[in-house]
Amino acid sequence: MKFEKQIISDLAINGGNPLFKQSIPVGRPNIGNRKQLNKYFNEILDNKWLTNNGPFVQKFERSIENYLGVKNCISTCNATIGLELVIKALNLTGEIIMPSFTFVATAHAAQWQGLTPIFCDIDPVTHNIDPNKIEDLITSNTSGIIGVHLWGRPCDVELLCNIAYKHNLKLIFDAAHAFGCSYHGEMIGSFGDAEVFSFHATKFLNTFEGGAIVTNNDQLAYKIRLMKNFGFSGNDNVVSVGINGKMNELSAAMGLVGIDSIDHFIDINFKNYQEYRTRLNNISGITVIDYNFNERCNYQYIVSEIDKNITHISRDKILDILQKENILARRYFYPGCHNMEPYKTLNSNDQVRLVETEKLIKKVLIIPTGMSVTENDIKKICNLIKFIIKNGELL
Ligand code: T4K
Repeated sequence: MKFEKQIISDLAINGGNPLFKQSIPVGRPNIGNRKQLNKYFNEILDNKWLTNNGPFVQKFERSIENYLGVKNCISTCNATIGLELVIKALNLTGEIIMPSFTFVATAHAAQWQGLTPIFCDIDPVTHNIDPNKIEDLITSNTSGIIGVHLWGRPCDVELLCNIAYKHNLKLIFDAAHAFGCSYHGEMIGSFGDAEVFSFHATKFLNTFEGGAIVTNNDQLAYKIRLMKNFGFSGNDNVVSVGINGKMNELSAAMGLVGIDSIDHFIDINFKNYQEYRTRLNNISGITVIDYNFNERCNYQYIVSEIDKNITHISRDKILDILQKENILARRYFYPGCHNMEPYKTLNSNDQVRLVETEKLIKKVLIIPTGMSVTENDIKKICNLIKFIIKNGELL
């Protein structure tokens, strides 16, 4: 077969002559209507109002509240600061329980606020925090739980709420991946004490850099609004400790054109997801994870699991070959927060304790999707993966 010969020559003979001439990375941004965006940019420059709760930021916040059906949206400069603001505003201290299988920002936000992240193992099917393992970790020092809706698949919100209520703990959701997703038909954004979205360039909805805290708790929202603006209440009146957590006007404009294109982004992501699933799930040893078709979902991540017992080639070797062929797949969230500093040194027992997390970090491979990936790209990427796995032992 010509295609296979081509790959064989690229991989095994010629080396550095990649099959894909241009790289196809995970995380290419989705961008809405450029004409509208440029119009907004000009308007912002004409307004001469670039930041500090300007009209675009306010419009963006109201749009998010309407889209999610949540009472308060407080935009931020990124999700990490958003998480820190929530932790601070809720007066959390001591220990906070969270998964290790997440982007390190979840742990860092707590650690930076002087708390100790206590890592809980995950459910191997959902990849989310395993609620059945949380109660064993609760001590008299525990003040909260952070659930992460990983890949946009909701945590078991109901069980987490019950545990938090029973033990009088605060419950925060890191919803960095979950804008546009629902749980039991209700949009993610209304659960727990507060939820935090990321609008980083690589996210489903992006504002270059950015994030938002959403909550139905008006008092908490009021407090966070002050805190994200240095604690100012009026021009000269500082009423609390604060930080600069503000989103700027250009970012908000980017977010607004993104919101107008949400359905379009979802259509593309869903089509890509179906295409990948059909093609890859035919190959033994690789599985593309399920999303619940009864819920709304942004299909932002194509998450595959490699079973080395079947493929006879490791996830890392597959990744290496893909990258050499210009397919910039990623092994999120390797190696897990508990294997990163300072957590590794602080909790040396976690490698033994977090059994499912340790297994999953060796299996997960994230494959490129989004509006810059074509159907033909997907076909070629899947054929390449098929070839790599088929010839696993030889490569
Ligand atoms: N909680 C969770 C669960 C998160 O996943 C994140 C962020 C956070 C909290 C914190 O949110 P923020 O504070 O960032 O708002 C990237 C992002 O930087 C990070 O925001 C994101 N999670 C994480 C999953 O991915 P890296 O280290 O992988 O970034 P980088 O530079 O390697 O880029 C990733 C891929 O995207 C590459 O293939 C290149 C591509 N890319 C990237 C950028 C910035 C583009 O094509 N265009 C771009 O503009 O962390």
